[in-house]
Amino acid sequence: MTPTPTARPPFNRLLLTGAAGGLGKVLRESLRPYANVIRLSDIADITPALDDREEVVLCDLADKQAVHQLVEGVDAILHFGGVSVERPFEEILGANICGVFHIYEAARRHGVKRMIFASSNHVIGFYKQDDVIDAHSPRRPDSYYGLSKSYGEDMASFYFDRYGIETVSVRIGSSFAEPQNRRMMSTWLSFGDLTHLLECALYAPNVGHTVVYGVSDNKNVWWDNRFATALGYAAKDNSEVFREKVEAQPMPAADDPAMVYQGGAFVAAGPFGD
Ligand code: NAI
Ligand code: 15L
Repeated sequence: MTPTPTARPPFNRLLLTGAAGGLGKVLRESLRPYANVIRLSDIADITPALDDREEVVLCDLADKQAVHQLVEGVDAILHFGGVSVERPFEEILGANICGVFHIYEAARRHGVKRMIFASSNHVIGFYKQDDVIDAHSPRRPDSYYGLSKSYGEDMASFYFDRYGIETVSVRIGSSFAEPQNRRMMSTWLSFGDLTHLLECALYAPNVGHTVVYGVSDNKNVWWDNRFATALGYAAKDNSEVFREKVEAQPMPAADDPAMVYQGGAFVAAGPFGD
């Protein structure tokens, strides 16, 4: 994806966690217009810095001291690192539960004032696909993973109320190059719309703790996304262009969780360790 030029004054230094991941690789490129320097971090190997506008720092989010050092000197944080699918609770604990505490605590100690938290639709995954909800609807996490994102949103709320650190929590739907199945026709978020939404989230004034959905302008959406609109978000892409390709896939049974629940198959993962 070629970065879109911006008229916004760039941040001096942005931190992107999860930089080796699927979205991290996309954002590494697309966020370049918004910062003089991007600090890229992950527990996994990252391609070396391309130029003096990138810094690469390997860091385990479960390591409090390492996260403290990671955050020094940054102006805003895009927190995308962590376990991104359903796993046994013990695997989620370090990266997602301790990790989100470590990143907020480091932000407080270093005076960082703006966070973007990569939350997930799995915070509300137990709603049915014929429910229409907004970002203030009661949460219905569908997994330990969804619970960890729900906890991250609460952490964001607490750090705003207690310390004035502002966060936009983005409940990302399904952000891939293309929707991969029928459910993602509703939840798909294009990389271009993701970048635009993050730009809005970085620059909008007085966001406090705002929760929005990360979803493109799809035909059948389940989420009233007016809080994203209030930040200036106007999605440009629409999953309809992929409909024929997606509908060429075999139709799942009507009672398949992928056809019933907003969180799809995540609602049926586990139990683990029996
Ligand atoms: P991903 O799994 O490709 O990337 C996550 C990155 O976090 C990986 O590179 C991984 O090495 C890193 N990570 C895991 N444990 C870590 C630890 N202990 N310390 C430091 N780094 C660690 O996931 P993806 O798709 O790029 O998603 C990025 C973020 O957005 C995740 O937080 C995910 O939960 C969230 N999200 C993504 C969605 C999507 O559709 N891609 C949907 C909803 C939320
Ligand atoms: C997520 O939260 C995951 O990180 C991603 O891999 C997808 O499973 C996405 O949700 C989704 O619900 O499609």
